[in-house]
Amino acid sequence: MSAAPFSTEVIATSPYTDQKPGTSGLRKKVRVFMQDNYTENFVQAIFTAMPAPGPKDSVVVVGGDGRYYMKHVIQKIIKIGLANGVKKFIVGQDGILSTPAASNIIRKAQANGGILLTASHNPGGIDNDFGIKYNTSNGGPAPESVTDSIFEASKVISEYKITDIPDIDFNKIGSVHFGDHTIEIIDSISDYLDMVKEIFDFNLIKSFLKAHPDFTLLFDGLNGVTGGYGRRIFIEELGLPLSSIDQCVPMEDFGGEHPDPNLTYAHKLVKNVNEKKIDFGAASDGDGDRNMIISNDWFVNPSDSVAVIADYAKHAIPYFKKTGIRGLARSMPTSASIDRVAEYHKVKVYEVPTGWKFFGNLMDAGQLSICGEESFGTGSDHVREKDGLWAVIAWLNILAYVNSNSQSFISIKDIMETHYDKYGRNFFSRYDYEEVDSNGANKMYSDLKAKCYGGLVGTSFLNGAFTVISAEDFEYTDPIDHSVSKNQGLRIIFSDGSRIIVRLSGTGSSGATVRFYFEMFENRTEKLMIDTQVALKPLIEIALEISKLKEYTGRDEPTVIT
Ligand code: VG1
Ligand code: CO
Repeated sequence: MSAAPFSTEVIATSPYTDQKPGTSGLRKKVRVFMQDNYTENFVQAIFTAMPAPGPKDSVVVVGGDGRYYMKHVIQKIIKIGLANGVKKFIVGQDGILSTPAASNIIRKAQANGGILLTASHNPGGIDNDFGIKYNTSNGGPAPESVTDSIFEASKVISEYKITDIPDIDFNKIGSVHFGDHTIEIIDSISDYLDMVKEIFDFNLIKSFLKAHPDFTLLFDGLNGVTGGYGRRIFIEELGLPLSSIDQCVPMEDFGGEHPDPNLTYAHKLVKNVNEKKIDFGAASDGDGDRNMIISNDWFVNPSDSVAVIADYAKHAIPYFKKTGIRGLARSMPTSASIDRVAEYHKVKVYEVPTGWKFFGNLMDAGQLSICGEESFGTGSDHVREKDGLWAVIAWLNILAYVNSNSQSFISIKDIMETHYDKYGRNFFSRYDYEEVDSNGANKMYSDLKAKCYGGLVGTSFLNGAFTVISAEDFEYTDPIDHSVSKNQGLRIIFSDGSRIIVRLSGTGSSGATVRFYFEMFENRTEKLMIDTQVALKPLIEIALEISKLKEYTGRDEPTVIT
């Protein structure tokens, strides 16, 4: 073996000041990443800050959602990584790995970490977004301690190391060797497929499909990374007709759309489901970690979705039949729907800040099985990321389970109705105000925060119908490592348990995004199936009044309502 398989150059650089990772990695416009050494600096900062024992002799998984600029960045990561001592890179074919698939591979290969190239549901293309996220050896997004070190390293960087190897051909499955360093190109899908087949009852789903030949399913990949995965699962594995998948060819610009599974951006799916009277409609986002479940007569709110999955899991889903439910969790703004399920099943429920990284420690400690976020994120301890297709198959598995003992067809809406009858309903809605002027948004937030601490508690609204019992900026102490995360969103709670939450997004790439979350509990039978916006109207009015959103931002209407 030759002593020097490649030569390493040290390149002088100077720091950028804005490389602070947000809720989920560093997300910026592609053109920001294209600046001189911008990407190189951040990648070097990741290797510099990589938790002990550091990059030397490490195994690192690399892949992304297929967006514009991804392949170029993967070449750089490999060249810089090898120069920093990485022993082996595991890369998805064509650079493709969905976020949950990458998490699975990191765990399975016992890698030291992974670098995920995605800006998730943000649009792609040269004028849109790119993102780089570091995941640790448990397969989950790096905790704040690590992202803080990456940011610190980026602020003082003066040089980076890079090798002179030629570009790697990611198209060919197999291994490329440089001395005792290896680049392994793997099938992007097969490990993930094996995993979901272990978790779910595919036989039950297949018999359900056979018994209900009129049942229609439509999975929309939104031109994102799950296209290939969706095809393998729904068409090749479950034998559904080709008409059951749409927009399942990954595109660098997601067809010019937001690859975001909600009622606004997944408009094509919504239209198809309504027009074709589809029983089960589903979509996932650009990087495959989000999901939406709808039918021609119902939209499953993500906060309810995780509650339903948690309720059925240990009866319907083989994985949880084995492991049981160790605990449940939700992010703070997510509705307390899952809390009621936890109470019923006598398991603990945790409330963590927004962002999947906060679930990881609880899962690693064996205290958490199923969790979710209101932002279309649902998942479990099978990996350390939220998992869009997992949630879709979970619903299909539950549908197959409830129908296995039933004469008449039980639909998604029927499942929800039964759930509300049993547990009551936590009405929930989120209003997003995107690309708002940052100064106005920050001022609105800080003034509302001052109000929260300055006498809002005890104030009544709408003739005494709502009285504030607590108002604070959410702070979280991790039960496992006791790290404290402050400033996680303003949470205003009323005497009837209703909540208003206000946050500024940590994933946007231009201006500010203001998020308002509304929640109200209802258990009167005649009110259970009313329209969400009607149910929440009083709370929405109160929120707009106390925040003075319009005065500060000029915004009247949200850009997206969930
Ligand atoms: C948003 C969601 C949050 C989610 C995050 C990453 O963050 O609110 O729940 O974990 O996106 O999801 P923010 O800070 O913009 O509210 V993904 O699919 O973009 O990785
Ligand atoms: Co995503």
